[in-house]
Amino acid sequence: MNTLKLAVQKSGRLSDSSLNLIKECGITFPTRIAKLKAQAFNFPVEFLYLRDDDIPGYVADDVADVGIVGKNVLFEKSDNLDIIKNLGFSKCRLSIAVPRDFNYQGVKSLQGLNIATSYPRILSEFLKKQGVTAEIHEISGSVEIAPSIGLAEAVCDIVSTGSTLVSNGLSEVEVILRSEAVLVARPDLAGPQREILEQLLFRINAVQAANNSKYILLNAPNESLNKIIDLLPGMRSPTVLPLAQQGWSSLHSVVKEDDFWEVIEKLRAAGAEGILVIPIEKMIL
Ligand code: PRT
Ligand code: ZN
Repeated sequence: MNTLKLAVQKSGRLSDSSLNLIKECGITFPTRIAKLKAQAFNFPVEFLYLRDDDIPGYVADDVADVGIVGKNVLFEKSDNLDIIKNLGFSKCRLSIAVPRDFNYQGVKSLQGLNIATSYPRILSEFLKKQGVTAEIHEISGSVEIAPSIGLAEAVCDIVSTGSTLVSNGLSEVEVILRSEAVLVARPDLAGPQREILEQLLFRINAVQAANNSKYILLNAPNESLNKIIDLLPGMRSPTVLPLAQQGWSSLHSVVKEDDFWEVIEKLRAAGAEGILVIPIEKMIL
C-alpha cells in the first residue's frame, strides 16, 4: 500500500502544533499516542512518533519519508534534507548568552572562552565564520546553569521569551539562528510518496493562507465605494452587493491578518460601517 511515513515529535513543544496542522488539513487519526506508529483514517499517511532529535536521521535513512522538526535540530543533525515548507510555529532562536556583568564587546569577546551548548555543530560553524576560536562543551540539558556552576563562561542555547536567561543572570548577546518548525524530506523522495507529499503540501498551503487571512464584510454609502475598494485588494476584487437601504452597499473581501488593523482604521475613516471580520478555514489560491 502506498503510504507517506511522516515523523512527528512524540511529546514536547512541537507535538500539539504538528498534529493540529494535520487536523486542520482535514486528516483524522487515532488521538491517543500510545504507540510508535498510527495510520490516518482518511489520508494515506502513517505517523511515526519519535524524539525530535531522531527525526532528521530517520528521514535521511529512509525510515520515514518526511518529518516535522525545528530548524535548530535539523541543522544540528543533518545537512542533506530539503526544507519543503516553513510551518510558522515553535518559533525560537539559538543564541549566545554571557553573565550579565560580562563586558561583552562583540564576537571577539568569545575568543578563548568555554561555551556550553547542546548545539556544538551550529555553534562551531558560527565561530569559524566569525574567525573566533573557543572551547565548546557539549551538554544535553540545563545549559543555562553552566556559568553559575563554573562549567563555562558563556552558553549557546534556545531562547524563546528570554526569561530562562534572565532568571539565570545571563544576557543574550548574539542570535546565531532563527528557528521554526519545518517540514523536511529527502531530496530524492520520488514516486507515490512524492505525490502524497504534494497533496499534503497543497492542503498545508491552503490552511496557512487561510490562517493568515480574514474574511471582511462591511456596509458603505455608495459614494464611498471607490475609496473603500482601493483599500481592499481582496483575492481578485471585492464583491459589492446592494443593500435594501437605497444608496448603500455591502462589500465582501479578504484581508491579510498582518495589515488587518491598519486597514480597519482606514475603512472607518472612509465611511465603512457594520464591519464584520470572520475567520477563514481553508483558502485555495
Ligand atoms: O523529548 P524530545 O527530545 O523530543 O524533546 P526536547 O525536550 O528535546 O525538545 P522540546 O520539546 O523542548 O522542544 C522541541 C523544539 O521546540 C525545539 O527543538 C525548538 O525548535 C522548539 N522550541 C521553541 C523550544 C523553545 N521554543 C524553548 N523555549 N525549545 C526549547 N525551549 C527551551 C530552551 O531550551 C530553554 O531551556 O525553553 C527555555 C527557554 O525558554 P524561554 O522562553 O525562557 O526563553
Ligand atoms: Zn530533543
